[in-house]
Amino acid sequence: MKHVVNLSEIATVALLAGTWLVVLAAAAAQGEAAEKRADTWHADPDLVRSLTKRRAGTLYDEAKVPDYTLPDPLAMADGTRVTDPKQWPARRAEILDLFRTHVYGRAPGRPEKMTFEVFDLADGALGGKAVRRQVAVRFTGTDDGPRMDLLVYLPAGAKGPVPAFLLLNFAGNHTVHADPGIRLSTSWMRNRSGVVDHRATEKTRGTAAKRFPIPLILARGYALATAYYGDIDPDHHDGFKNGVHGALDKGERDPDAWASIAAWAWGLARALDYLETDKSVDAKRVAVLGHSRLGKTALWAGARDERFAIVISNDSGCGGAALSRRAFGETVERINKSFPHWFCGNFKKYNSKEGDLPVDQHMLIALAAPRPVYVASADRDLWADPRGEFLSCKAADPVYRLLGTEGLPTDTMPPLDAPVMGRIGYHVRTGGHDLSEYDWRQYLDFADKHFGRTK
Ligand code: GTR
Repeated sequence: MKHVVNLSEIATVALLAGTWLVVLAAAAAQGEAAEKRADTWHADPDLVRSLTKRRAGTLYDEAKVPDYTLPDPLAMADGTRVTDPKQWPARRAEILDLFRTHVYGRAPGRPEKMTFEVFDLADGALGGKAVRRQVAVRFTGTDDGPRMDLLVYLPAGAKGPVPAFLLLNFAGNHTVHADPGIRLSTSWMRNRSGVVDHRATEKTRGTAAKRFPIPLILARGYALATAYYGDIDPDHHDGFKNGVHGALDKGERDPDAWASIAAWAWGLARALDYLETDKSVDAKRVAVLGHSRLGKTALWAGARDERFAIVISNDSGCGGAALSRRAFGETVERINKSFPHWFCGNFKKYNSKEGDLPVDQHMLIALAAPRPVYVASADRDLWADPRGEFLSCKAADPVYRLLGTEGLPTDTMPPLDAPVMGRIGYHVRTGGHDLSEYDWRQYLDFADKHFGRTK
């Protein structure tokens, strides 16, 4: 709570002291406080100038954002409007179908033959602080089909099932911690330092640890579950032959067939299938989280699968939390050209025609309602359009309110490093495109708040 200076009290004191100077000083302090309250985030003009120069054709200037009208998340296809929470499930189903048809594509259900094999169980991991489990998820139940390795760290000595954060990683489970017990990934991955001929080497062990503050997560009483996204579908365009598409698709691909983001989101649901069988985890309190393309994935995973108790998007940008119609930073056309395998065939119709989309990304956030959802942006990450991410949360707010919950507890974009946490949470933090410890601390606080836990 901000301290509000009571002018009449001060005036009395001042009069008693025989001077008005104190009153004037107090009035000035109050003016400053009001200004601070009205403060909001603005992109650094120098950054806007330099990015505009560097990336010709990309919009970074707020003043040039086109006029747009967002589709109303509460307007039913038959022209009526949802006014009663009881009508929301029907509208939710319509929106979900629109995202399946036009954006991410349709995924299959849980494969009947899927198996889970716990191939590692270590009680005294991380210097005795953790219990480590590794699970091979065989989507088709066979060794020749795709296999996802799920790595789970649980806080040692937990009394009863613990809540968990579930997220995919970019470069293999062995990168999230230097722990030598983590199985080195053998899956295809992009060549980079320490990756030879598209396979990881020991050199990459622990290299993503900064994005996975496991000791902190465990100390706060949460489990961490993670899998390499390439185990589900390798992130390159091969015409959907490899990964789960190749294993599960039958016949021709339709323009609304699932693409890679849908496959990764589907993989998160399969990870949750496993967690539901693990007695150490409280599967009713699993927060799904993701950074960047995997932030888009987390939002879609949380939208399609209501078993996820909290949904968190970190710097997800275009096709994630950012409004497509603003065409700020990365656009629909740009993302479809750079990553033709991320979205379904139909999404290409909206290149430079965002206004024709029957949805915008605020409706993706609304699909999480009434569950808690958190969207985080970064100050230097204008490619992901921080303001567009905030406005998306704001436009999802009416759905949360209709459902009788607090939505986003602010009308104006908060200033830098000043998180707001209602049922919808939002922050824009100092720094660039990354998943930082600062971000994690907010997610832990947000989960504590909604799971009714104290630090
Ligand atoms: C960028 C892409 C973004 C974001 C990012 C990432 O190249 O334009 O949409 O997904 O990659 O995933 O790191």
